[in-house]
Amino acid sequence: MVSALPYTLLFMLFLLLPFSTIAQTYSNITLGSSLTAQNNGSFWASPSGEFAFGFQQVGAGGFLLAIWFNKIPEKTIIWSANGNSLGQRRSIVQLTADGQLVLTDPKGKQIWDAGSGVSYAAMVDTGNFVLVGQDSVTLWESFGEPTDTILPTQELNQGGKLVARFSETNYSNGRFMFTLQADGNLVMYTRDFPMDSTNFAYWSTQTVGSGFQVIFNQSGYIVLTARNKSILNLVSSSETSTEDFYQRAILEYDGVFRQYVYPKSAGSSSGRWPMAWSPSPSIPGNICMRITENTGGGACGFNSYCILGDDQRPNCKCPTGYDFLDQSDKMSGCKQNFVTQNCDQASRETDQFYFQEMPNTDWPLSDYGYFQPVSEDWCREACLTDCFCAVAIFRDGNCWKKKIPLSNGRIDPSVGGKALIKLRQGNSTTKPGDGDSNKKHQSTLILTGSVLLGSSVFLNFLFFLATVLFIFRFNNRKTKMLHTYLSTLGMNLRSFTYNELDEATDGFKEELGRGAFATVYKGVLAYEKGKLVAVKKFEKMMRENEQEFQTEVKAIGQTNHKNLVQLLGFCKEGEHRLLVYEFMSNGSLEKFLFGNSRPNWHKRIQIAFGIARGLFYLHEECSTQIIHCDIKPQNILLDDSFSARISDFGLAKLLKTDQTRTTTGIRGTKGYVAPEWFKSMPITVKVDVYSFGILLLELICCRKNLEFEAKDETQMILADWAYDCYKGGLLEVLVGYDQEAIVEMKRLEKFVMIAIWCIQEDPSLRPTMKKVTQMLEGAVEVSVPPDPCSFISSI
Ligand SMILES: *[C@@H]1O[C@H](CO)[C@@H](O)[C@H](O)[C@H]1NC(C)=O
Ligand SMILES: *[C@@H]1O[C@H](CO)[C@@H](O)[C@H](O)[C@H]1NC(C)=O
Ligand SMILES: *[C@@H]1O[C@H](CO)[C@@H](O)[C@H](O)[C@H]1NC(C)=O
Ligand SMILES: *[C@@H]1O[C@H](CO)[C@@H](O)[C@H](O)[C@H]1NC(C)=O
Ligand SMILES: *[C@@H]1O[C@H](CO)[C@@H](O)[C@H](O)[C@H]1NC(C)=O
Ligand SMILES: CC(=O)N[C@H]1CO[C@H](CO)[C@@H](O)[C@@H]1O
Repeated sequence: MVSALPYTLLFMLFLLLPFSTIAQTYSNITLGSSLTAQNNGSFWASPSGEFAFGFQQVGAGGFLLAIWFNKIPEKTIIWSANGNSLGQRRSIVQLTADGQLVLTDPKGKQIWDAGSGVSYAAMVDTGNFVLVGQDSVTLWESFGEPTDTILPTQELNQGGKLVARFSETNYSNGRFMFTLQADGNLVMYTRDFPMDSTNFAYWSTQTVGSGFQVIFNQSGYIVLTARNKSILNLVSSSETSTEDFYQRAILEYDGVFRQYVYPKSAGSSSGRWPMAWSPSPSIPGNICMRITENTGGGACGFNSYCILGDDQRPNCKCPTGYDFLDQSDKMSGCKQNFVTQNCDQASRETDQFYFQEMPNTDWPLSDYGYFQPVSEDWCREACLTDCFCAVAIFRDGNCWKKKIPLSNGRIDPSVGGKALIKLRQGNSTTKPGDGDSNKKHQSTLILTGSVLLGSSVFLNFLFFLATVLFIFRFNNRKTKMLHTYLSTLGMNLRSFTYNELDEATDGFKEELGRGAFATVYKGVLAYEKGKLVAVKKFEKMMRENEQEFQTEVKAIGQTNHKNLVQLLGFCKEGEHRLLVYEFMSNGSLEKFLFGNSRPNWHKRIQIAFGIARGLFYLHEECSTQIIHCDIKPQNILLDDSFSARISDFGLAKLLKTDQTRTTTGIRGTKGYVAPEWFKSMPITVKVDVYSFGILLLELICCRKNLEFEAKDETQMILADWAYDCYKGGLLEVLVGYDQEAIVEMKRLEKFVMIAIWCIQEDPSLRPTMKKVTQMLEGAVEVSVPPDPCSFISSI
């Protein structure tokens, strides 16, 4: 064992040999010396070993001739020669025999050079690399040609500049510049990337005529001085000494100038460069707000927005519906990930678009339209119907329309107002309402749960309905005949086989909801690119179910409106009766309204508009007037964009257009049912108006129509309480001090008045849905409503 020791030592020495030859701590680098780019191994270190000059491999196979901190694991680069054109492996830097420092690629092509008539070179302990000529004259030094970093003892003279690198790991010239101009002003600019010219000044010391030098001294102060050495501006300070800390100040790729310190004692253990926080964490304070340039994207790229993180660093992000142009470069900007609005049929495509709200967000300088004073609804509508409009900004009655590309995007509490991002439905990566909990699980088509007050005696008073029933009696070919029949009515409904629907729903596995006569299941239509559907399966066929089925096919099959759930097809095979609907991803209004968190006032208003428009369509715009008879939150579903869609026509009654009233047994759900149902009065469309009035109150107050557990007895019945609050001028109590609603007190009051008109006991006093729609939208004045009377007591 003992005799083996010398060999072991020899072997170890042998192992160390290649390192010591490559990494010598040269004090003087003599003419003819050279370094070859290979695996991080070749450099000339300063006498202390703290700095090194040589090749660093960056990215995939590119080599950077650089200077770096050599005693810390990060090997943080503070200077580089060829960021714009990386060298390949086996590139060579040589101090030539004739006294020039030259970087050549493996083929001998010159990439970069410095100095001439050099006697020797040296990597100095300050981090400066110098080329020295005769009589110790410094011919060239890296401190004189900084890239993006300055170090203690380094100075920036008039005309000197730092150019940010392109990204954290790409060292080519980037988008920002920090320069002490020849006029004495110290300025930060955006650059006209990829050109060298400057674009927008986002910070300056305003020292034209007096600024002379930026000095980074050994106590960690960075100051701008005048020619007479007096201090004009304290740029930054670490308040730590260079004895105990490595220090550097860098214009980073995000455009922010930051000073960093690194405890020398940490040696190879710690691995961070904490920021120095004096006098401010960084320059400029909030770059997101500082850059507002006429050309160029702003602090982040086009169509993106900038937001200051908790660490005070700017983050570039894409709005919903937009993706980064280049995933690896968050400053590259964002592109729309949906098909833009078709200008030829903009008016017809409006129902394909919706808005995502972003509070405190703006893209200054991208506007092409400005309107004031207007309401938010007006602003939304104006942008929705304009195919050029990508985003609308609404703030204090002002409305700006923004076009693509959006620039200077930012989010900041000081911005105020909100941005309305226009998105195409069903074609964006992120769904709206990300904040809503368990979105997937709320995906339901809740069916009735209705408490039927009377039996459904369906009267076939329409001739064509009688025809349908007649056809239905034929057992053979009946489906085909129904289909043919529906086609003749212009209904583009698909007839499904039972097997198809069994497959689509995976054997009726996932139940979405259950009603008196039917259960609804979630399904997927494989042949239609996995389109999601809701399949309503009727229970064993009893006579009433048959009626409900037929009513529903007929009623909804004929309709086509953006506020109605679209019937896609049906199955009528033997005993099986099924209906296939579009799937509504955001569940029922009941869940939305009475869930855990109070939905936003504006969304609630939009839903009220949607329901009103849908009912108006059913009552007055269909060829056959349809009375829904069961309007309530469970039967209003919400689509991708949280638009209201009326569903469940199981109880609907059809009226010929010249026939305005009908008499029938009670349908509908307790609490939403109009008083005339109990008085054997003729049933008209006004029963839906009544139910809508109740629903509108629920939307306004975010509470259920009947709350038997209410602390205060006077609040138990919403309709009564609402009227009391209205009379007593206590609307803020009614909405539970909902700030959003109170801010719009005029509108709130108007909506309550409309609701009170709708729930008048006398049907003839109730407005039509057309009038309701007009009143909601502000096209018609709302007069003071009378007391709706004690209608509830008659239930
Ligand atoms: C470096 O070389 C120069 C010129 O040959 C010489 O004067 C100087 O003393 C040398 N310095 C060191 C530290 O060797
Ligand atoms: C060279 O160093 C860089 C950074 O210091 C590191 O990312 C890279 O993996 C190293 N390459 C090799 C071949 O060791
Ligand atoms: C760095 O970014 C520039 C500008 O986009 C690009 O041209 C260059 O190829 C990038 N370099 C590397 C090594 O990725
Ligand atoms: C130094 O120069 C600055 C600016 O030119 C001037 O304001 C200041 O008074 C001068 N200070 C002295 C001591 O001369
Ligand atoms: C660095 O500058 C600061 C601020 O002017 C000064 O207080 C400090 O003494 C200076 N330190 C050195 C080593 O010059
Ligand atoms: C998110 C998403 O699916 N976007 C798609 C919208 O439609 C266009 C054109 O069909 C596609 O290119 C997008 O990828």
